[in-house]
Amino acid sequence: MADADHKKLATEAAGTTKERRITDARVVVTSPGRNFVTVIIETEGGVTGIGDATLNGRELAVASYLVEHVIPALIGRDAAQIEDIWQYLYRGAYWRRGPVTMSAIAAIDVALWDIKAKMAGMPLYQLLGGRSREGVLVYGHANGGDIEETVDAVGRYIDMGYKAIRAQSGVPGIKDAYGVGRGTMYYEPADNSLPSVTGWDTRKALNYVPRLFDKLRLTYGFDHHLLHDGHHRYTPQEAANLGKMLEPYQLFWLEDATPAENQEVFRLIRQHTVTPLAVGEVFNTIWDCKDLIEEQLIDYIRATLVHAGGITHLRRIADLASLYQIRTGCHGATDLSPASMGAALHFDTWVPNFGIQEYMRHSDATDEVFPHDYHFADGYLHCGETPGHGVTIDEALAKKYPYDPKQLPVARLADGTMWNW
Ligand code: GCO
Ligand code: MG
Repeated sequence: MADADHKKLATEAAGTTKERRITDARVVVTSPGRNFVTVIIETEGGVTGIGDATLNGRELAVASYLVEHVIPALIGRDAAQIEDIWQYLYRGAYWRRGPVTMSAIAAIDVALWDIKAKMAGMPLYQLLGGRSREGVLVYGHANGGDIEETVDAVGRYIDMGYKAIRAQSGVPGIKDAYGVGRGTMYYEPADNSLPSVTGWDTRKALNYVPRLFDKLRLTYGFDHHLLHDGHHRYTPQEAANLGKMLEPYQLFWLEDATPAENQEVFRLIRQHTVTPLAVGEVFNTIWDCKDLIEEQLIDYIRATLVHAGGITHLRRIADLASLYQIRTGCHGATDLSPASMGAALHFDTWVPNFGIQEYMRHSDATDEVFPHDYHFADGYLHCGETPGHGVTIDEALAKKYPYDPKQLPVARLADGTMWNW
């Protein structure tokens, strides 16, 4: 059967409805402080939906994938057939997986869920199965040039009401150690049109990081959740060592202690430490975390809507994780747009095995381009009750912030060897 016939049959079977026909889809690239790629889908009935397609430092690859290869095949389809469209884009590409493909699919998927929820007149979490919790526990990013500054920064987050805080510090002798922001609230590592070069030294970090957490627990006690991101820097053995040294400080998690392309290396870390482990912000499908989950090598899965195929795919990952009591801890850095955050909060409000949500605040300019109805109160984010995912885009304002090429840094060891940033 020709695809056009399939479209027609499926539409007739569903009893539709011209209203649900996709009439237009477009991509907006805007840079209100940092770059965001947004998909907007329109239907014949006038309902529109938006989805985030931002892949930090590689934005135009996804924009072009959408414009050249995805959008032309969407026009005329029934916007209600989210699953079929997902399968069509995933299987239909032949070249499965990968961050560019999966971010493009995710953006379409989230925009379609936005449309479906608007058409149903419901906030998105209701379509997923309803509310499982009152609010979404979030963690903020505290950082400083040294231990003292980071301890002060954590205190500021505690004063703002945060119950969970990620702590990163500069390390003496390491040039631009990962995670140290330039301002107090907004962190943007993609700072240059060509990657800037930062340094790394595992010995120095292993000497310093445990002292940071020692000072934090001495200063603030054990009431707050503390988190730390290894940002793929350690070997499995070094990661095990760090996890062990951090045990007295009872972290909520140690994140990305070592790169996870080879999932089995986590067996070694697991054998040596009970510090909870979180992995997955760079994953894009269930296949990236299948072994980590099935072998219970991690405690939190950090895959996100925007990079892991949208709601349709992320809920499959969450369901697999739930079999092993592994909980979600979705990536939520500022390079994910408010459209990602809004949709993630609906997902988090529903998902039974929710753990925590990362929350880095967007700049005022970003918030103005993406009006939204979620809000922070007392350490939790709350999604709104507006039908859909509650985030829109002001396209006129977006035009005032043209694309501004920026890439993530790279890291090198003291002798010049390339390392993992
Ligand atoms: C985090 C992340 C981010 C990434 C960024 C890359 O845990 O928040 O590691 O800060 O570095 O999303 O674009
Ligand atoms: Mg991280």
